[in-house]
Amino acid sequence: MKKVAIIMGSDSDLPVAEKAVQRLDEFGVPCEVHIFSAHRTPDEARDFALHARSSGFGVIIAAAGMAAHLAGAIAANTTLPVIGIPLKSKNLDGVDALLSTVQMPSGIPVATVAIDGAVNAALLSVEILALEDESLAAKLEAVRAADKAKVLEKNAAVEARFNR
Ligand code: RP5
Repeated sequence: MKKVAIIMGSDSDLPVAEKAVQRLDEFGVPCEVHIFSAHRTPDEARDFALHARSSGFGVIIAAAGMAAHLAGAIAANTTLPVIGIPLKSKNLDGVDALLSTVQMPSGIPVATVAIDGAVNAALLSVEILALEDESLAAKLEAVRAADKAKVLEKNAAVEARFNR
């Protein structure tokens, strides 16, 4: 199976990035975690992106906060799908990173999830890898069914309490 790369701009991003690692682990999807910054270590970020496909990666998740150029900088140097996670920061609550990550010019796509949306970034990665992997697709179906059952159970409890 191809690997997922989780790149973050700083070790301060780890609490959010770890949620993606955890979700990928639950699906048995192999991943690597790295700190590469578009601003502080641009050469390392570029080098990783240039070799990601030949290194066995299928998807790259890039998580960064503030003036978040990491996902775009990675996408500039690979044709692998890149998923950007804009991260919340204290001054602008992540809107800065959201706009920096989502507003890519035509030709260099970044699939941007919600602010701090690590779980959806992981799930989207799994969905991409599941295009060529039936057992992974079956796991996705099973997780959706389990999530649905939980919501229906909550609904039943609320209806029993309030609708007499
Ligand atoms: C971004 O700047 C990082 O992704 C991080 O979210 C933010 C702040 O980094 P630190 O100053 O905490 O290292 O590049």
